[in-house]
Parts: sequence; structure tokens; C-alpha cells
Amino acid sequence: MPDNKNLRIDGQRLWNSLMEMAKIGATDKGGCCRLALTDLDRQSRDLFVKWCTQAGCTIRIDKMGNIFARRPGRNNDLPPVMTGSHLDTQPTGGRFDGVYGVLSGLEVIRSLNDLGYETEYPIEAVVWTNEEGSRFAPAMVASGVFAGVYDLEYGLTRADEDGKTMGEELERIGYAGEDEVGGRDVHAFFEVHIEQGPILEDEDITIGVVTDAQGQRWYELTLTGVESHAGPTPMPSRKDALLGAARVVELVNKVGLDNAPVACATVGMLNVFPSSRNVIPGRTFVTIDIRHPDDDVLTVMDKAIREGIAKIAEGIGLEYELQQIFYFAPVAFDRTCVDSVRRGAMDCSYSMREIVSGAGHDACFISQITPTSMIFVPCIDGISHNEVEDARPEWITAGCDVLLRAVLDKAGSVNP
Ligand code: HGY
Ligand code: MN
Ligand code: MN
Repeated sequence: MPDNKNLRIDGQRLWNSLMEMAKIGATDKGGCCRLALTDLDRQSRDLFVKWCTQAGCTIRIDKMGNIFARRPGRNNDLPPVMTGSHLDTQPTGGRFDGVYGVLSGLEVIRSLNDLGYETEYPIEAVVWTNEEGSRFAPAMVASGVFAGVYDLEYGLTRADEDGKTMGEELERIGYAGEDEVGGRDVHAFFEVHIEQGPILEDEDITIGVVTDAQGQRWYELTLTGVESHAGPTPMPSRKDALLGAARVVELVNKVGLDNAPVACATVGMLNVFPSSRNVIPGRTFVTIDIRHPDDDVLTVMDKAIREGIAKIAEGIGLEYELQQIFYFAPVAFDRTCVDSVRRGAMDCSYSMREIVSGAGHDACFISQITPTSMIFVPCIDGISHNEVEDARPEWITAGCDVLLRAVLDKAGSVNP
């Protein structure tokens, strides 16, 4: 780690880049909607590639559309130190989720250029495709393919609600790269991100030294009853799929509360068919998202969900199909990388505390193939996945200052 106490990034330049990027997909409420592989995602990618090229990087794109902007090191036979995140957003996304980590990687490269630093290892700023899992489920697909969690075929065939696949959309927007996905050495990976929760701001702490990330399971549930007339159909004989979905929403919430204080359980999507006001719904589609930092508890929650749904379906006389579409076990990040982040925060004299990530991130999958850790900064009122998502410029600067030092800690600087 360099001992130069003044080793800092240009916070104003980073903030300006974030605000410039936020214009792409800007929403009326001040957020961003750039769903994966839409034309807006393409525009954000093009802007990132332009800025990285201006910063002297070479650009490589792999078959999942992951973008790697490379700054050479003194020894380019060595595997790169990577840092990055995602540019795709939620439908009601904000200006910082993901994009902050992507543009911080660029800012680290820009700052190293300004400082005239040469590193031993090459550095790559990375954009991972489709982290959110909103348009194409599940989440973190492309970092998952890079880490070998999924095969390429699985990744390219994920389809949106209209049946368009990731492979087709990558071709359409011109980001179906030639490089194989993964299968190459990476020296270390760091991801800086807003916390997306209230802890750091509540405790007035600037840097979250992320030690772990909670595990997740995602499910898709289809409940099938019988459409029938809302008038003449007697209540006891109904097979009402929406009633079933309503009870599943209650069940999921109860499973979360029963495993308090850290368990999370959410129904995010509920589609009703035929969705006509005087037809008893014959079919409903429900998504379920459960999370916990302890894999055993996640298993207990899984069992409670499965048993509860079976009971609800039987009680109403519904058929159902429940499919788990996403799972990763709780992640313990690499302790040497966690220490690099801790030292970086200490050298910059930022307040810090250890923290477990409630959200999933590409770092969760990349940690399976290389030493990895994350840096959190607070966000206003802990709100994210919401157009009002916001952060203070000094927090944004602080997280990237620490990232610069953590990256240098692993990339080695050959400057005196
Ligand atoms: O769902 C998550 O935790 C992340 O935002 N993809
Ligand atoms: Mn994110
Ligand atoms: Mn997100």
C-alpha cells in the first residue's frame, strides 16, 4: 500500500461522471430506468467505453456482454486486478446503484493516470451485464457465467417477459462480444457500492468494510384454479388463484418475521390472469425472494415456504408449480481483500465499521474465482431500488478513495 497520505481521487470528476451517466434513462422523479440490454443500456455502455478509451484503456467484450477496460501494468503477463459493478438498473432505479461501482473503477484509472502511477499488475474496470435480474431473471447472470456458476448457453437463453433472450438482445445492441466468458485468471476483485440500507448513515459511518453477503433463494410460483363468473359461482365452490396468491404473500411475510431479526422475505411480482373485474382469477404468477446470512436458516425458510404453499393450494383446491430459479449461499469475502479495504479507510482517516451485505452483488459470484471484497458507503435514508436513491458527494468520494488504495494494495505500485 502506498504511504502517500495524499493519494486521493478527483471527487468532483467522479460526481460529474455520475450525473452525466444519470441523464441516460433519467426519470421524472430523479431516478434512472436503464433495464438490461435496452437501448438505454447500450447508450450507457457506449458512454463508459468512450470515457475509458479517452483514459487510454483497451476495451474487451465477452460473449455475455461483460465489458473490460484495461489499463496496462508493468508486467502484463500477470492477471489483472479488477474493479466494477453494473450499469443496468431497476425499473424505478436510482443514480448510484451499480453505476457508482462502474464509474469508480474508471475514476481509479483516471486518477492513476493523473498521478503518473504505474502498477505491477494490469487493472481492469468492469461492467457486468444484467446484475439486477429485473428484465432477465435471475440476477447476476453474466458475472455468474464468468465465475462458472452458469454455463454460457444458460446465460444467453435467459428471456424477458416478451420472450426476447439475452443473446438476441446482446446482438441487437451490438454488445455480443467475441471473448470467451471467464476461464481466465483474475488477481483480485473489488466492488464499491452504496449500502442500500440504513446502517452506515444511522451510525454516521463513512465506510462499510464488507466482510460477508447474505445468501438468497428466488422462486417462481404459478397457482392454477378455475376462471369462472364472479356472479353465479357460489363462494365455497370457487378455485380462486388470486386468493391463493394473497395467502402466499401473507405466508412469505410470516416466514421472514419468524426468522427475525435479519431474515428477509419478499413477494415482488404478482400477475393475475385473466385480470378482469368480474372473472374469478384462474391463474396467478408470484415471485418469492428470501435471504439470510446463515445458510441453515435459509434452508429452514425454504422448507416453510414449500410446506406453506402446499397447504394453501390444497385448502383452495389449486394446482401449483413452484420453481427455485436462483440460489447462492452466504458469502464470506476474502480476508486479505477485506484488510486492504480496512487499511485504505484507515489511511484516509475515514470512519469505518464491518458490515454484511443485504443485497446481492456481482462480487458475490466473482468471489468464487478470485480474492474479492466490497466497499460500502451510506445512502440517504438507506433507500435504494427507488428513484429517490441519493448519496452525499463526500461519501461518493470517500468510497472511491478507499477503492484506489485497495486496488493499489493488490496491483502493487512501482512508483517510488
Ligand atoms: O437483488 C439484489 O440484491 C441485487 O440488487 N440484484
Ligand atoms: Mn447493485
Ligand atoms: Mn440493485
